[in-house]
Amino acid sequence: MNKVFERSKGLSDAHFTFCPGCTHGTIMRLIAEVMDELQIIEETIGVSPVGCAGFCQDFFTCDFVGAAHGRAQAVGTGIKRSLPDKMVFTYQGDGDIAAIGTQHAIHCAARGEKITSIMVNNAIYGMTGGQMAPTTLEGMKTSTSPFGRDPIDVGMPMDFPKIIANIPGAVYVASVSVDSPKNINKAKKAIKKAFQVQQAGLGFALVSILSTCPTNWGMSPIDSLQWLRENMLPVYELGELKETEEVKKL
Ligand SMILES: Cc1ncc(C[n+]2csc(CCOP(=O)(O)OP(=O)(O)O)c2C)c(N)n1
Ligand code: SF4
Repeated sequence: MNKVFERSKGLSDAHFTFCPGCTHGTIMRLIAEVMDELQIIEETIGVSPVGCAGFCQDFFTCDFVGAAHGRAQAVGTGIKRSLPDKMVFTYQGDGDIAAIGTQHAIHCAARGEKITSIMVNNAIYGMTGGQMAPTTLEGMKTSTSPFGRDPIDVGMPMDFPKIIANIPGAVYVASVSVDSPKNINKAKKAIKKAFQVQQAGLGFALVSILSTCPTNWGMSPIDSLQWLRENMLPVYELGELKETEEVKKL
């Protein structure tokens, strides 16, 4: 019998500890497969954040450094500048990169740091009990917005990849989702390109990925995927939001 699927060499033997239906695991598998396909596992250093996303350091076979909440890109900058031959990526939740880490994200892009950042947008602070994040949708109920996010009080949801796409040092910015097999394939292509941008030394690359948090959304895994499709896709435009001419040639 032909083997059509196997565990990526980029993943360790540890079992995912995420809640059932959480798509953090899907995204980590894609990154592991990309590292394997590009044959860069040995030369890659990941930077982990705080939050459920921070568990990533247990699941990959590449090296990892842990950063304080929101500081992954500052740590990634230091590693890449001192070890320019290494591949460096950050794996961050939306709370990490687009709330407490906003200044690092913006200045990392502005400086055109030659690292790759993966943003996992589940529209909520996952680990700490489902508080409202900058990415929380209008009207969405969270533990700190029990009547739904009110834009008059706290503003509209922040489409972070679009902000980063406007910064000259960012050469590749993609917004993808992992709610369906088709979108998972597109997400993998974007992650691969973001790593290839770094291999070619072209500048900063960001892939934002729409993800589920069934536990804090209070839904079953299946309903969470449907909720993402119906509510997040209309707000967060998918696609390659920015690709410079040099990136297009890759
Ligand atoms: C300086 C600091 N402030 C706050 C916290 C508490 N904290 C831990 S995880 C987290 C939210 C993480 O949310 P997100 O980045 O969206 O990741 P997710 O858990 O959804 O993967 C917060 C606020 C912390 N650990 N350190
Ligand atoms: S709390 Fe949410 S983000 Fe964290 S593991 Fe569970 S489902 Fe995933």
